[in-house]
Amino acid sequence: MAATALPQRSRPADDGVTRLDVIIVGGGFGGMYAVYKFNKLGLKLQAFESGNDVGGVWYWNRYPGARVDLPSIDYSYSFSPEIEQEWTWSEQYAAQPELLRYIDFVAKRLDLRRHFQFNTRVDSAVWDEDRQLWTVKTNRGDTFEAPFCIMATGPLSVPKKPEIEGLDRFKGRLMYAARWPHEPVDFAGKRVGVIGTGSTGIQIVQEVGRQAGELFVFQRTPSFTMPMRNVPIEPEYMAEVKRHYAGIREIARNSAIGGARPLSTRGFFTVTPGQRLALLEDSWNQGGLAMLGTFGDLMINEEANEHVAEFVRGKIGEVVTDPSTAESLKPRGYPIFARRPCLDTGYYETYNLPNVHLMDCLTDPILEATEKGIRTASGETELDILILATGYDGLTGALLAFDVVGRDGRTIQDKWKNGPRSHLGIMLEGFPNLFMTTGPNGPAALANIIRMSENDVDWIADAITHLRKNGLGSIEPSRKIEDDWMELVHALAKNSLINKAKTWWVGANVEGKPQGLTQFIGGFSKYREHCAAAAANGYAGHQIEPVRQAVEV
Ligand code: NA7
Repeated sequence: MAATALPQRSRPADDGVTRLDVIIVGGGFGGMYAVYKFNKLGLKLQAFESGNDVGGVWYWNRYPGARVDLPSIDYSYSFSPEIEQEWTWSEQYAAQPELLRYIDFVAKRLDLRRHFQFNTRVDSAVWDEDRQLWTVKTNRGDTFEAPFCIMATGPLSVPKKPEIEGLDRFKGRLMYAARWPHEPVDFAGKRVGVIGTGSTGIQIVQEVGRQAGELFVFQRTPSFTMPMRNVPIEPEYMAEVKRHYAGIREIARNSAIGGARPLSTRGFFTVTPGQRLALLEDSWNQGGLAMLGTFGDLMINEEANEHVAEFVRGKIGEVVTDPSTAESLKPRGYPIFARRPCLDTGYYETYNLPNVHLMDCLTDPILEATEKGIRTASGETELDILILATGYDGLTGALLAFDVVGRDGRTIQDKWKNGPRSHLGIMLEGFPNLFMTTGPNGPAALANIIRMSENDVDWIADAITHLRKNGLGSIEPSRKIEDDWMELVHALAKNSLINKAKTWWVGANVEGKPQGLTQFIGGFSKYREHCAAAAANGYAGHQIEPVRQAVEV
């Protein structure tokens, strides 16, 4: 399955501009697959990545304990039977180093790296209406032109600016989970602070708590976390999976989450309290996100949701020996699963270690960072190392970080000033031939990002092929189909309990960001149906223009 021998490194023409068919921004799972796909179609392409290598989130997030919270056999490419057969996972939930080895394996196997410019940031992308081209400038001062531009910039690639005063004063070592160094960090005997208890903070705490001299966990909002119950993948099981990958993928593609995890349609109050408890205990013992699949109405029935939340709070109380710490760790005031549920390995047990201290910032808020550490209302905690696990400017942060200018000089900042809007999370009215993978109005945060990336890249490839076959120059959604899509997204989101938590899912974690759930929550399989329908009948509903003038590539 060697990739077709195309193109040599793209070179600028005499005017200093490099002309291409497709420009791809981003080297995570979406960007890598886009490079493979468009190269296979014989398109001349160039991809850009600000990191030094491919891998996206897994390139940057090298913090101790970083691990995927979907089963590895689901969280992997499905487009290549050869890769499926040649790669063997060692654990049910792969750790970051193994994920990076997988990414490296794929990049080598498909010879993808030669298409990337690494350490290169795209500064601007501007649509040239007359020539039907995107002009892209990079921070190296180079200019590229192509009719098609793919933003595979990822939903979680821009770390949120922490609003804590005085961080620059801190004389110890300040570390960002999302920009972790490549060398090992020695925590032995050190006083370490962690701010943030989302998925990232939880993974760090359970790992660093066992290594540090003292660990201080600054928790504002506690998360609900459930046991991952990670296990090694035995060779016999991996062999079975390899024999059955096709069926496993089919199930994933036709599921709400883009994965093989079972979901129930059972209503919470349709079974007796004893039966409910048995189902919850069973899902707790199974581990992973099994609990999400126990009942079908957990995200719409508040009372049912509260029963499940209380079940998990009970589990916290059983594990954590200090009653006051246990109480502080119990999430309250928002529905379970309205914030990304976390999976842990001994997270709550970590608080029983004598060197691990929970700093409850709801009762004792952080005031500022100081030269020596963190000052809360009750006093100063001196630290050698401070780790920020404070999250991301999710879904829209990456695209809003540079200048994207569409038809009539309209910027993406202007288009999204009241929140992101697009058609399918893939295309934007007013921005012809600009495509996003895992964009902000699709199911990005709620489904398997690799299944989604494959779906989106395939959709984009079909659209580009349609234009090229039919001598067409540009495509964009009409205002009407974009409005219809956004109406559907909002109508579905309206009744979901997801809106009741302050999270990156709803933009509440970043000051000044438009608030509200702009994700498609109708499920991945339904999303795929919408994508297929949008492509039907020659992309009816889209504004499609003929080629205005031939541009030589
Ligand atoms: P999250 O889930 O956004 O978590 C960030 C955490 O950082 C959260 O507990 C925040 O508390 C906390 N935070 C952020 N700013 C502050 C300040 N200023 N003071 C105290 N605490 C703060 O990001 P993650 O990286 O953990 O996970 C992101 C996704 O990666 C996750 O959803 C999975 O999809 C994988 P807050 O909730 O704001 O009170």
